[in-house]
Amino acid sequence: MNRSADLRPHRATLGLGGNIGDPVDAMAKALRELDARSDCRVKAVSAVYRTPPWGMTDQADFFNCCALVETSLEPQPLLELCLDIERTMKRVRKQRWGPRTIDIDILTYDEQDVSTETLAIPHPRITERAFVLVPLADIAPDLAIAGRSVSSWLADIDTDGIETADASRDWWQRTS
Ligand code: PH2
Ligand code: MG
Ligand code: MG
Repeated sequence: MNRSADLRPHRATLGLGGNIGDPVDAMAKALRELDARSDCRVKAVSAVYRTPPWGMTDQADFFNCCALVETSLEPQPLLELCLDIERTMKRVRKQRWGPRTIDIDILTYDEQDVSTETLAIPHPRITERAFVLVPLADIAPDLAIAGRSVSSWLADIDTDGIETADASRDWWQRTS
């Protein structure tokens, strides 16, 4: 198979994060697993950021990144794939917004709005979360969410406490 071929026809952005174990290694493995499939191609990955916990604040800092993926999968199968990868990485999650080994969320899918019992795209509250907008701005600053660009949303929110953990853009391809 020609690994350099463009898949198209859909472009999705994913948000990855975790704060148990070695989250950067878990995110790298998840991205490599996605990229190794014939129906997904990882086109760009943000830097890695260390981010203060949002929602439930009494837990360890998270590591977060975002990825731009081309895929032939529709939103629901893409979600199932993300959940499958979380499961194979033995995701541990004790409570909503609580500590987890890895979380893979679909942030956007083309310019579509999707709302089913199991899936909401764009991902709810993206526009309020610096831990999503900061990495998303690395890979898709002009992407429109709810009528405004990612960089425009980002300019309006507080990014205090977010630090770059790995500024390289190929960190996920290094195997450990
Ligand atoms: N994920 C959550 C809840 N809180 N906080 C940060 N900083 N990063 C996350 O990925 C995160 C969070 C639920 O998915
Ligand atoms: Mg999440
Ligand atoms: Mg999730």
